[in-house]
Amino acid sequence: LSQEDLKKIAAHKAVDYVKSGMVIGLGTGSTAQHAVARIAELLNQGELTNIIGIPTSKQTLDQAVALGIPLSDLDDHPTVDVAIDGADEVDTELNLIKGRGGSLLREKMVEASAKKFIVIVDESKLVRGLGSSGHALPVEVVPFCAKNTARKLERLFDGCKAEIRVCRQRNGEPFVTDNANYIVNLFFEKGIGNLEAASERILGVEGVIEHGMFLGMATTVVVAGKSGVTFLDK
Ligand code: DER
Repeated sequence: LSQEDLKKIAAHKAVDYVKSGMVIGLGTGSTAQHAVARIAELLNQGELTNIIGIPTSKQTLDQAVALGIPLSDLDDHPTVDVAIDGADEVDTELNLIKGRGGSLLREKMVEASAKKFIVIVDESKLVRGLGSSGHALPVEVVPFCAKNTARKLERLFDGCKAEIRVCRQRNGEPFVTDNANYIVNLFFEKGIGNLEAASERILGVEGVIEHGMFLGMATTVVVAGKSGVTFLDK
């Protein structure tokens, strides 16, 4: 089974939580897009009816529109029944790092409004501690003086490097989120330490909007591995 097969398996298992009449948070990324496609498939087969999707990115909105999923937003549907989304890292407490697709702000807004947040991953995303795999912790910041904000973030943690995410396609220009902000990627040589304390320190920096740690938010993590699917519940 390829990694893509595993993503699809996890996504289809998560869609089992979706019942007719529900408001569904539609996640972003290569795993979540399988869940969006599966929901559309069941709607077209008549297996699911009266579903309203709340997309977490322009990319997911475009996919859902193309597939004919009825859409709305949190203004009209402040409570989401089930949100389904991928993650970059999942620790043993089901805390997540998300946002490598650049959609962390809208994802966190939608997923914080969900009664159930089902995370879908292949087994490669499971880590012992967030931020210790050498991958980035994304932080959404306003573009105004973003270099200064990145420097302030870097100084919060021992062994931390901060880089403004750039767009390869646009010869090194800063990546711009759906909300017209920048992303600062934080890299931790010595780990993040206490996650709650790190969250508060990051959010305390003026110019920071949100970060990609989703702490205590996941209800269930569906893990697709070579030996089968595991459901991790909080
Ligand atoms: O950017 C995001 O938050 C995505 O959900 C990411 O965390 C998972 O993306 P993937 O399913 O493509 O690995």
